[in-house]
Amino acid sequence: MSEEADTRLLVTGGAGFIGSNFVRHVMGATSHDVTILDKLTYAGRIDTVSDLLGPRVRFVLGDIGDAALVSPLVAESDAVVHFAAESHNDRALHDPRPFVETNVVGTFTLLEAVRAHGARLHHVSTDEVFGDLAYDDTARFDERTAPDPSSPYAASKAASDLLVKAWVRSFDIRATISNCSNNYGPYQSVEKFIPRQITNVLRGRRPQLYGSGRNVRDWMHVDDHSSAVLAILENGTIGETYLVGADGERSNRRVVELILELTGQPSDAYDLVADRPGHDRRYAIDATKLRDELGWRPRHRDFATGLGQVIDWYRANEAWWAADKDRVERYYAATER
Ligand code: NAD
Ligand code: TDX
Repeated sequence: MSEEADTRLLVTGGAGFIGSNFVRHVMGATSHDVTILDKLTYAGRIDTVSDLLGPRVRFVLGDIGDAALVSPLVAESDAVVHFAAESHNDRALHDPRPFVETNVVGTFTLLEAVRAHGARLHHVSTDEVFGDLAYDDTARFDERTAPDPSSPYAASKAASDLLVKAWVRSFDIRATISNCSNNYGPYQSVEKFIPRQITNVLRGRRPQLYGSGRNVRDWMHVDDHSSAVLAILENGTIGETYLVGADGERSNRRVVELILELTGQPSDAYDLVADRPGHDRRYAIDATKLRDELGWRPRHRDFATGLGQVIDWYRANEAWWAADKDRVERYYAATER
């Protein structure tokens, strides 16, 4: 992709957690202009990006499944970076339809616009498409791992990945795919694990661990995900998939204990609650290809430091999350989580 000053990126889902952090990263690391296309579902908020809007960043409210809206936006863009998705497993277990509509049909709609107008596409996906790994296994996911999703969310993301691969092969679109592990950082919805537990503690509530708390996620800082996506967009090989991870495997129990330690609470001040149905045990990423082919390296190497900064961010930005917190906890109570 061109690195010239007048490059315009269309960033779908740019008002969500990772998309908004990516737009911030692009503003600092490049001279590209950005159009954010976002439907502002419960997961997207205009005040996440309102300070960015101006000469270089434009916001368009809309659905990636709306072909009449999407087509001219793709036509005027050099590249599309596709983050928009229904992204929360617990919601997918209760109401999977929006996951199929946005993640599958929405991605299809975008692919057809990319095919028609010849834009470069980077499709952002997840390690969950590979299913899970055993606790006592040393294996990690890599680019040769076959899709084997466990959950409705993961299945919808796997379907979107397969559509992108087929459009590359059949229609010669210029696309790349990345499958990343769990992200943490500022602006993450309080329905997700780390912000839910941080804001529970800040509200005087106890963190809620599903099942035994033994499940392992491979955490990385959202800024490192942004730098990986930009590296693939600019230097990745068309048609290729890159796995993104930063060797951050930790059990959920350990993460909660760390949040409690960093906030001055007893490290056992959490509740074990009913497990998530079908709960994936362990995710782990081998990012050797991304490191060797594109020279990418994560900058945030110390999880406790990064987590402490994120706790500080939630402490300082209660106005950003307070209203959502009440709504999210009502939703969890109604769905027995
Ligand atoms: P998020 O839920 O915080 O944000 C998603 C954004 O997409 C929101 O702003 C929402 O309003 C928007 N959106 C939803 N449906 C839309 C539609 N039909 N049209 C337009 N916009 C729509 O999610 P996130 O955590 O930022 O994840 C972003 C992407 O990264 C997703 O594709 C997800 O699968 C992937 N991913 C996430 C993680 C993670 O740890 N959060 C890890 C790996 C990959
Ligand atoms: O209250 C909770 N208690 C708990 O123990 C919540 C909300 C979660 N959990 C557990 C479930 C998971 O093992 O914590 C872990 C992380 O949960 P989530 O934040 O819901 O993330 P996960 O299901 O792992 O999926 C995330 O990573 C991959 C993102 O939400 C996806 O969008 C991404 O694709």
